[in-house]
Amino acid sequence: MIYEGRNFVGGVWLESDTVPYVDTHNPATGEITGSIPCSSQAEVTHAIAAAFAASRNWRSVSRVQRADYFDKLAQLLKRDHDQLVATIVLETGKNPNEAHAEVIEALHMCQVAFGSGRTPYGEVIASELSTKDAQVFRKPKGVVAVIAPWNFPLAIGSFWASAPALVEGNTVVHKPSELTPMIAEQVAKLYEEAGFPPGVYNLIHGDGRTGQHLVEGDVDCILFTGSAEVGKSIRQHCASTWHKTCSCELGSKSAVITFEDGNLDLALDVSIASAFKLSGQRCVSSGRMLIERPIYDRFCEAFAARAGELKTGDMRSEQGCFYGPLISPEAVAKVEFYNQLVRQDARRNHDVEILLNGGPVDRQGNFMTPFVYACQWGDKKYLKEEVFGPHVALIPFEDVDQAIDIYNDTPYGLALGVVTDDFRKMRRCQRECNTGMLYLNGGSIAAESHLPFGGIGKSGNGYKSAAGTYRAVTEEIAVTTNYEEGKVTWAQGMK
Ligand code: TXE
Repeated sequence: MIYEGRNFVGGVWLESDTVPYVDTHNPATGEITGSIPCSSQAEVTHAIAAAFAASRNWRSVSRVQRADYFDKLAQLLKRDHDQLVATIVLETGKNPNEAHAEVIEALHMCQVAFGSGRTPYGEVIASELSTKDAQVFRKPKGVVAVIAPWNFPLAIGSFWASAPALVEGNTVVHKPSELTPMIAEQVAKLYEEAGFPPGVYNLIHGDGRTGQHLVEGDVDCILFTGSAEVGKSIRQHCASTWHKTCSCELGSKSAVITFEDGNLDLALDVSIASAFKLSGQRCVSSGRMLIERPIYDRFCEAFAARAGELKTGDMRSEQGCFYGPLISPEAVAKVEFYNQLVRQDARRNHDVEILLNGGPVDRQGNFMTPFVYACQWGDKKYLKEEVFGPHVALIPFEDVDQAIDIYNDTPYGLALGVVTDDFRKMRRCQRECNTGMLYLNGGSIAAESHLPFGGIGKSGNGYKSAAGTYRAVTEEIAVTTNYEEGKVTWAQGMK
């Protein structure tokens, strides 16, 4: 049965017959799997109005009771686990094990949201005056727009962003990626089954234009995960308003730093995973491996050998594949553009040596084999820009100072893995690398939902996602109460 996307607004599933539809595809075969409406400005306005209409009642529900809905939702995620995994694999080409991990990530966010209803949402602080009390508490911002990417189509939009927003008393309009609408719709049905009141959680399909209508609509906060360019345009729009804020979770040029004293097998395991899981299409994927000079040749040989053994294929029908297709033909073209830049340099100078000359696979679907090269660090597009595919640079460094300088020499700052047993080098990396997430004796991937997730610079704008989202979707209110009868004593000795 061909899938046809429907919006979920104000608790009602809506056909959209006035707008163009775009096809959705299976990235492993190129086959059309369905289509979704590119919802119009009028339909976006209708969804925002439904969220606004529901917000007064929703914020009057106790925080504990709002959070209790996520216990029900968690049970539904467990019930439908396998179905959700299958849909993620179909829509993204993801390895079933990675799709399983994503459903668990969403479940954990549900559990964090459920638990957070019974945890403090502010603090009591002493006033300077004994006749006064002071407290700080968080209030919901209002209507939250969630604009989500394709690569974690279940965890990010429907849970990492929406769950904290809803627990805090906001209402949500969620626009999933046009590349992965089915899983978002499957989850909207679970929100409906969990009994969230109509209009609290709304789903609206569409592409970038629909996303733009949502950003420019009458919303109070935007939670965005996607490309840096779009993130920048959203930040610029918010800056042109007095009240809108946004949390932008963007791309990266993450890396794994391996020191001479580090365990080489561990370094290779975490480096291969950080480079090639989800075909290098995670925001935290490592396109750079920084290796201390004495072990550089050994690392390069072993890394290239392991990468050369990785099988790519259709995860729904082929066994033993490590990663699947890229998300679209456009994504393949983008990666091949960067591969070609390296080939051109390799022909011109000896600073670049191609170890695995991978690229597009001559078969149906968006498949690419690993492209791995050894090179000195330098001011190159392919070293400083996010490639978002199976494209990895192996770069030597002489000492910890140089490792830190190389890591910091891009506009991004999202994730970093460091392999060493030297606690002093770990501490230098922890304190001096410009990154939002650091994994010591680990790779640059595999975040946990109960930790803040996010980066700095071109990777994010300071608001964290996952457990860090609570701050992004609330206003902090400071309250001071005077208990004197008929008079007030001012702080700071003011008369
Ligand atoms: O992101 P887009 P895409 C990076 C990665 C990738 C690039 C493009 O570098 O190659 O982004 O990927 C909606 N106003 N990451 O195409 O285009 C769009 O419909 C409002 C890293 O997936 O930014 C989708 O729902 N919304 C990132 C969402 O934004 C707009 C994960 C993301 O689409 C819009 C994904 C607009 N003008 C991509 N244009 C990560 N952090 O992992 C598009 N959208």
